[in-house]
Amino acid sequence: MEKLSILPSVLSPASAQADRIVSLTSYFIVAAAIVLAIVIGSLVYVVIRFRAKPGDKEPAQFTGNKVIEGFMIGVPTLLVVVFMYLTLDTMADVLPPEEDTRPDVVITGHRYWWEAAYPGTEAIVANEIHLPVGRRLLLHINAADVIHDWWVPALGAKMDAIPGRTNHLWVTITKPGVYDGACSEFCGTQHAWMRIKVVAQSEADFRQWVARKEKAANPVLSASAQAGAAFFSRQPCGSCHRIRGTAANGAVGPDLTHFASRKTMLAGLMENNPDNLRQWLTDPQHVKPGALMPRFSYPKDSINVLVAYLSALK
Ligand code: HEC
Ligand SMILES: [Cu+2]
Repeated sequence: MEKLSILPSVLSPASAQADRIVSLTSYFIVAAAIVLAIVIGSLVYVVIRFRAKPGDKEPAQFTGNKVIEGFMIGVPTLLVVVFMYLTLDTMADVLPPEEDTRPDVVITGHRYWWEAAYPGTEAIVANEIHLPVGRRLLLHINAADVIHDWWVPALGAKMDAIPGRTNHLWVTITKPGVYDGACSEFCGTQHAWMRIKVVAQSEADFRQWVARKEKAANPVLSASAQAGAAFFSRQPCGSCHRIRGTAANGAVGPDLTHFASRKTMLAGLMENNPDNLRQWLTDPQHVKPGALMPRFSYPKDSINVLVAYLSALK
């Protein structure tokens, strides 16, 4: 059930929190538009009504006008009070308290990809993050290396991901769909290719998905995929990548347990298909310059068996 990706827009909210932020913003815009209309309208009126006419003398001079002064002080004060109330009211709903309640999802920003873990389950995924619709979720936002910033515009506020600190975010998704986001704090050469894809689905679909992600990799492997698995285990791949059910247990790069079930690879850079994977394994620095995976210079045959293995990890 692949849905069309929804373009990131703060103006098409898909969560209760994003809804509140959009309403608050629209109150501000409407109030600002009314003030602008009054100011420009008065200016135009004064320029036309009191423009110089032939034979005019200098008009009478006077100071002080209680009505106008009261208006000029009263209206801005009222606006500040009203908007302060609306802002605090929105913040109370949008920002979670900084206490350590158990999160539904722990998001960690890495150079240059996102990890999502689901506490209470074994599921760990990268870049394509599934969330259930209709339930208030608490996200913990962390960083493994430098400061990143989680932002999925349709789902509400941006949140910095800071090493050594946990930030919190509430998300109550209201509509199923696929929502794009991106790292929003410059974090290095491939900052622009640190995309997020949130797949929002029904509670039942979500539970099924988690159950699949929890399972260790146990695919039926073709002969070349078996050769690939053996090659993988002899190479340093496993010191950076985890494949549950095998000895590979690294946490520097994305968990590859269900690599082949991702639609895209390298945090949204390209479609996940054998050709792109072959290119990546042949020369990572050509495909995503600055990414933290070295070039190994393997012979073509070894790359091919690796591709066969990784493509079987559904
Ligand atoms: C020094 C650590 C390191 C080693 C060793 C390493 N990788 Fe990676 N790998 C990474 C990092 C970091 C990324 C994420 C790159 C990015 O998206 O910016 C990555 C990404 C990948 C991806 C894409 C994952 C995705 O979902 O986008 C695959 C596949 C992959 N590596 C396979 C391998 C294989 C096979 C080996 C062994 C030949 C290997 N890696 C060795 C660090 C490493
Ligand atoms: Cu980043």
